[in-house]
Amino acid sequence: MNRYEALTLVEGLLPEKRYKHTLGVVETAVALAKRYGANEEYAEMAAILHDMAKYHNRDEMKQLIQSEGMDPRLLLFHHELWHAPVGAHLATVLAGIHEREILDAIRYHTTGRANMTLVEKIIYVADYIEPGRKFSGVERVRELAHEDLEKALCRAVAQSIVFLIEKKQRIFPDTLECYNDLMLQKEKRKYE
Ligand code: DGI
Ligand code: FE
Ligand code: FE
Repeated sequence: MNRYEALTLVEGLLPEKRYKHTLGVVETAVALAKRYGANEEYAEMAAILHDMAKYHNRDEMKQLIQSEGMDPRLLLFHHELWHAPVGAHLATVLAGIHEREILDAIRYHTTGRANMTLVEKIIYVADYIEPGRKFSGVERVRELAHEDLEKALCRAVAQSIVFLIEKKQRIFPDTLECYNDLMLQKEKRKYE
């Protein structure tokens, strides 16, 4: 599926506001891919499809998590987390995407994880800072994203965890592992 077909598919699955958000993520992800030397086509396709399951039926998502062998812990956490791994599944089924880098960027765009690839980092940060995002703290991450993707990612992940704690939400293990891994990499760089 080319970018136009993918955009048309996603436009049909999402309400206008979410589709606009998607276009913002696409623009931002392509710019970051250029800036940091990632595969632009992969970043663009992952951005187009990243939220494709956002409005998928909740019971169907639950079934897919079970039948497709996705992480069973997902079902013990907030259903907001489900659209990312289910989106990766739908990207294959509905859009014919088989490239692992694209699928993983979709799969981990909400939680992050340890040892993220460059494309995964780009999608996480682009989702956080696309032009439609207005929450407090977003401006600082936008600035950092121009200079240092790693720093922008650290800041975005840390702010997300603080946000979840303030809402008294449980934090998914992948989110914590992502944070711990980023801090470990940072410590290692300090002693290089
Ligand atoms: O789909 P978007 O709105 O563009 O953004 P997203 O995929 O990052 O989803 C954000 C939602 O997911 C937001 O409401 C916070 C929630 N979330 C992210 N990580 C965790 C989480 N919720 C819980 N309970 N635990 C997490 O670790
Ligand atoms: Fe999302
Ligand atoms: Fe998104």
